[in-house]
Amino acid sequence: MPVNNLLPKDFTWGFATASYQIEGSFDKDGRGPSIWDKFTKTPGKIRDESNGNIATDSYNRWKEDLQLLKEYGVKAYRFSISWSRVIPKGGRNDEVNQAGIEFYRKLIEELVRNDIVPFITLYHWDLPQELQDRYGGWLNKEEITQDFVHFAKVCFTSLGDIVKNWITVNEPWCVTVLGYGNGIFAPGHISNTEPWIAAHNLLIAHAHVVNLYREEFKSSQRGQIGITLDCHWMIPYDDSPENKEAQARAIDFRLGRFADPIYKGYYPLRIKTILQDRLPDFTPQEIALVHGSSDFFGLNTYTTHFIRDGGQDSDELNGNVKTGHTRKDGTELGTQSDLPWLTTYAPGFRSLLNYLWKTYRKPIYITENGFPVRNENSLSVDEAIHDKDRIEYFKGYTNAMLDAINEDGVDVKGYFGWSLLDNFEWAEGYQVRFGVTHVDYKTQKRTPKDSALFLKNWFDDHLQK
Ligand code: PNW
Repeated sequence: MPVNNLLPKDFTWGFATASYQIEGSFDKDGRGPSIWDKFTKTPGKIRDESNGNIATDSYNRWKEDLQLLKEYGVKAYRFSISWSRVIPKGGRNDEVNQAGIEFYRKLIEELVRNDIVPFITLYHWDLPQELQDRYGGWLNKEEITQDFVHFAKVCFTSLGDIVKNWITVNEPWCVTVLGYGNGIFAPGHISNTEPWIAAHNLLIAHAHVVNLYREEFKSSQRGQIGITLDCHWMIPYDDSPENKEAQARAIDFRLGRFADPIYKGYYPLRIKTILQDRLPDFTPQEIALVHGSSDFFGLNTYTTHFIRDGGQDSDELNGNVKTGHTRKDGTELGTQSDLPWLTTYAPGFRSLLNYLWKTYRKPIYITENGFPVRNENSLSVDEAIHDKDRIEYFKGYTNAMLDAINEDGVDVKGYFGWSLLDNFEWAEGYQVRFGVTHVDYKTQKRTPKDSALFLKNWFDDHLQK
């Protein structure tokens, strides 16, 4: 195979998970409750009325999970730290729970011993409930900034000697729009002002954590730190000027409102124009800290949408657009997954990578990418593990990434499949499965799906030796 069909030697790959989705043991060894522990108790919020009390029991079965990672031949593993396991009440004056730190320390040491590089997310949505109760969580700029910085400092101090890759926050769009805008995620607020305040504060808190790392830890620990944003690729429904403008607006509302302040130093004009006074201003000191506050572009991406101008009655949270995956001529973009918003369209992935590279010029880590096979949850294990549609998805997306790197010159540094295991899929409960490993939730038995082997072989074939 010619070299230009390969990935650079230092390209990294693996699988991703998140604490609340896999750990379980919600009250073990001193863990405090998070906003997801509370939110899952609200009737009607979780499709099957389930929660993360047990999840995939990975707090107890982490050795078995690590064995899977080894079997799959990964170079890296991305997971998140449960804030309330480390600081049960969450705040800067609250007690630190050594048992929580030790859990992550053991896991990380074992990963490193096995040559698996840890990528750690500090905040994957499980805010300590106490901080939500005390001051409204992300709505209180001063408090959340100080508490998030303190939590990060505890993590850098106790784990930073063996962790070199940090992600501050996973998907601020989900945190703020789904959490504070339409109430689909914890803490379940519905508002047209709060999502913008929470997002603004989140950017500032993130920037202070990055600043702390750079000032106090980077020179000795020599790691990198950044943020993970999520975005679908978006295609205008047709060539009309209003739909082309709608596409640009939809990208700004999903991505630009986080990426532009971080990588360019200002909010997109389209956002300001629509929100006016509801969009908080940065002080000069704040924006100086936010601008440049990510060493890389962490990207979670799953799909592509067609975008149409939505008019007045559409959802302002997403920029007043209508989304879909059916072309004007009635044909479908790709294979439908188990979630309405997700269909296969690998060329869109390549376009998105090109767009990000051209717009922000930062090395990209794909921190999540994956596919829930339609109706997989109704299949037996023996059927579910032959996950043909997931393999097709991964085949298309990995090859699209390869073309973006080798033909278009996009700087992609790593790729993480979502997810190592079937797990608690937030508002969908356990009904939707994203894993490359099947989990039987009654017995906690793990069974590798064909897609795990597919990715192992694909990276074996495409990594320069
Ligand atoms: C991401 N959307 O969430 C999260 O980072 C994961 O924890 C999650 O399991 C995974 O993707 C699959 O859903 C998203 O509505 C949730 O567009 C919703 C959306 C996108 C990403």
